[in-house]
Amino acid sequence: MREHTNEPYSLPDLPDFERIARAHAMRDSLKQRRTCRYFSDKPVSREIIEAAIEAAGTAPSGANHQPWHFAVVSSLEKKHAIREAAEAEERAFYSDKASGEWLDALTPLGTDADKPFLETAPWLIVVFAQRKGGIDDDAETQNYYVTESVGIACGMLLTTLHEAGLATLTHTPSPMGFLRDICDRPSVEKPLMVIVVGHPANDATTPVHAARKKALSQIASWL
Ligand code: IYR
Repeated sequence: MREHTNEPYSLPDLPDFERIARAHAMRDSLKQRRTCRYFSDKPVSREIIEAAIEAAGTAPSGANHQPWHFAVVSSLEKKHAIREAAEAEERAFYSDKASGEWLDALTPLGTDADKPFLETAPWLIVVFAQRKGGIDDDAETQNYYVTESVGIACGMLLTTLHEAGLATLTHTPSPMGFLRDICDRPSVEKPLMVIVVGHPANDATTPVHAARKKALSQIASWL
């Protein structure tokens, strides 16, 4: 027979004003987050990265299979290899693969094929989505809602790193199969994104376009 057990669950009984204040505080903090493309080489303690990955690892996931792997890269050799391979893909993307419409959409962000931050920033977290593995990581058990689950985990990772006072960048070279080879990951895993982590360079800037967020009335409907 298929069985399950439950355990008690509760949350602190806060007054409503406290809940509202916390929600506002978190919103206001996240409003300060920007995708940063100019990093300094100032070190970041590994403890912060470990805690942020543990935070990401609490994300809800399909059947609680936790279908993610975070390959944490800090060695100069690996960062160099990732930069070289990513820039090769990006050059192909910007020079002929991307449609005119896509390039137009990227113009206000000012991105191009040069990715020096992949070497400058102290940490690259390469996020892999596991098609199979289950909770015991057996590489065989089917996983479910993999992209959704790993996407949520990435959001929690970015949120934790921002709250820790660090700059982040989600980088998605395409195609990114090379990340599997460089990080020595199995074929059941699909690289999803590289999360670049560090301190902003002293002269860092961010595109004005990126600060333009949709209003609540545009992104929500109340039924
Ligand atoms: N992956 C490329 C292109 C790129 C695509 C989108 I959509 C962006 O929002 C930003 C960049 C790059 O990293 O430059």
